[in-house]
Amino acid sequence: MSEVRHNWSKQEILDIYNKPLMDLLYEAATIHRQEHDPNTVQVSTLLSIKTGGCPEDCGYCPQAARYHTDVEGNDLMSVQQVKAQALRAKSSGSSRVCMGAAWRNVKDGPEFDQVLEMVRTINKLDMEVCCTLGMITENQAQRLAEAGLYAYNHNLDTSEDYYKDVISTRAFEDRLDTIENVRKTNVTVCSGGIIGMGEALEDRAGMLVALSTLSPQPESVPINALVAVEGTPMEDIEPVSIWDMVRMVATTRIVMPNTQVRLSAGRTQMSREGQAMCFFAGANSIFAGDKLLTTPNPDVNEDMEMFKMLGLNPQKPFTKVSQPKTVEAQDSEYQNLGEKPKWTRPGHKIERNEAAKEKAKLSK
Ligand code: SAM
Ligand code: DTB
Ligand code: SF4
Repeated sequence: MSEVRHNWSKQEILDIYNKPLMDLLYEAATIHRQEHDPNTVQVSTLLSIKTGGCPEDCGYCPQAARYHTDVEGNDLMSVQQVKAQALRAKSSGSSRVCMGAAWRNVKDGPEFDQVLEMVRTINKLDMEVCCTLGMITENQAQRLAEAGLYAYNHNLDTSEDYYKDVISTRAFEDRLDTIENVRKTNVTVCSGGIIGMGEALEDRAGMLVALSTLSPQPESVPINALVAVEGTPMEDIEPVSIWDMVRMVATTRIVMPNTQVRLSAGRTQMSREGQAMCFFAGANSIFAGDKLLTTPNPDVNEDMEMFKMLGLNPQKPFTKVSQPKTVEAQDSEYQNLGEKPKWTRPGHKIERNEAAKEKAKLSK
């Protein structure tokens, strides 16, 4: 068993990240083999249950209402629509469904009740259910847990330092508070970030310090490469190199040995050889299906061909943590508290985000 350390320093992580590549790959692959089956990769499907029109100003995100992108907004999907999509995902080999909503935070009310029903429905299909709905309170996390939620995704996205250059409408601390609220329940934590947003290597290391020093460490850490979308403040950023992706995956694997490391957004830019290196370095999950939330992703048949070529098998559901029980709405122990939590609004100005907002106004 590899030792799980919660006291990684930024310098130690940087030293790992910057090792000669062969040493880094060997070390990461060795740890990966001790803790996981190296030929098994989890296949998850993303479902954007509520798209676009988000009030936040995340500089990378095509769903922020203030930027002018081609994303078509959609109201919350129905439970039946979600069930049909989940069944389709299951039949194409997915063991997990991750439902994303372009919300700043969850509000108690009929829409949240509908999401709870979606969670119950997918858990009853014997698939792992994950949600990413923005900030949540402890009571909301408990209600999701009771419905049968397996994981809650809430990314730190980058280091605390660089966060202020990416988002102005909430603080890094708010992200940690939501993760803490999820931790008070039996729901597993999924939290990672994005590389290729113009951050320094110190920021990548800083993000891994923040994640690895959580106790327990997140069960799942998605590593996304920025998908630069036209209209967002980050539209002109060049794609991150595959070497950076491999180094980031390997370093994540070394500092969080038991975690499921997800090779997330940005795979359309990566060759099969590049992705194979990421799997060797410790990535053991992908998002499948031709769309992420709003941006393109490789076709599922191509991914299955790649799995065949590499001798990889899709992971069965509930191999890491057992299936949660679903409590029906009428038997719930928790009430709708009608909470209106006060989350931070730091409100500082980010030049790049302001410029994209102005450009969007002019093009209307
Ligand atoms: N609104 C919720 C929130 O922000 O937590 C949930 C949905 S949000 C789209 C989920 C995650 O997707 C973000 O935290 C970010 O890491 C990732 N993401 C969004 N846009 C991206 C992009 N253009 N490239 C890479 N990752 C992106
Ligand atoms: C995560 O870290 N990446 C996924 C999932 N968690 C929700 C989302 C990627 C979104 C990429 C941009 C888009 O398609 O809108
Ligand atoms: Fe909204 Fe989430 Fe996109 Fe930020 S990342 S703009 S919170 S949907």
